[in-house]
Amino acid sequence: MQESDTDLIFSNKQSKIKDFAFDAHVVEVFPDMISRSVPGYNTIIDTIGRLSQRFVSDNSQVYDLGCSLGAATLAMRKAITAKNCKIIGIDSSSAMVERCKMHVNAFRGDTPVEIVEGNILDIEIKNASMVVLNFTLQFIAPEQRQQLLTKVAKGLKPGGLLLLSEKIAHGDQVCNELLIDLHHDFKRANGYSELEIAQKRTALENVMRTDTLDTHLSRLKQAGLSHNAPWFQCFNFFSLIAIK
Ligand code: GEK
Repeated sequence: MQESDTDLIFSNKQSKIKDFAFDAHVVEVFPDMISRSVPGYNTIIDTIGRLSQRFVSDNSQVYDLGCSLGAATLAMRKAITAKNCKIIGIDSSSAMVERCKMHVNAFRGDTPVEIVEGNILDIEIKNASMVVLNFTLQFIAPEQRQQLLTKVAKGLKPGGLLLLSEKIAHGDQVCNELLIDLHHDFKRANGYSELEIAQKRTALENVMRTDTLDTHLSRLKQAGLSHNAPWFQCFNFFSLIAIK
């Protein structure tokens, strides 16, 4: 990997730490940042591909909400065998969307892909056989999360799948602290310094608010997605499937 692709964003001491933003600097290093920070990220992306092969049906739409650089979109486009489908990737960061379009265009695929700059709270979801929220819901204001999940559930076809991945808070304080510590060990093992870990934590404090697994499960139930199960967890990161 070239030096310029490596996430060094929090490597120097910053006198005032600004809130984390998905800007051009983050876009430059995003693949390195997410794979060194999120345990199981590559496993989750591979599984999203595999699930799309099972769940995406003919004549339907697939949504990648908060698509960043399109990792999930590309995994799905590679795996989908259904006919006459379309993948719609949405992200609110213009820097992400610009780079995502380049990534998507660099690969060939049978399923058409549209990458849109927009707020996932404002877009319409319809005729969906699969919706992906891979580490995006945590950046939505907590009071708007239910409304978004209810919209997703309404837009899913019967038998359609929501894949939801999130960083979680554990309700038990002792276990919560241990899981956070284990995650920080994972980051240390991937070359992040104490300073980088501490500064990133501060930068995320106001923009990424985590829920407990129970809160996620009760939101899904309220949205009408009662067939749900966590399929992956590593430390305080999990991914779950919900079927309409
Ligand atoms: C992946 N899913 O690689 N509307 C649209 N996009 C948003 C909004 C919003 N309201 N809020 C945040 N985002 C990706 C990884 S990253 C997770 C998702 C992370 C976007 C934001 O711009 C960013 O690109 C993404 O959600 C979250 O599978 O970096 O931890």
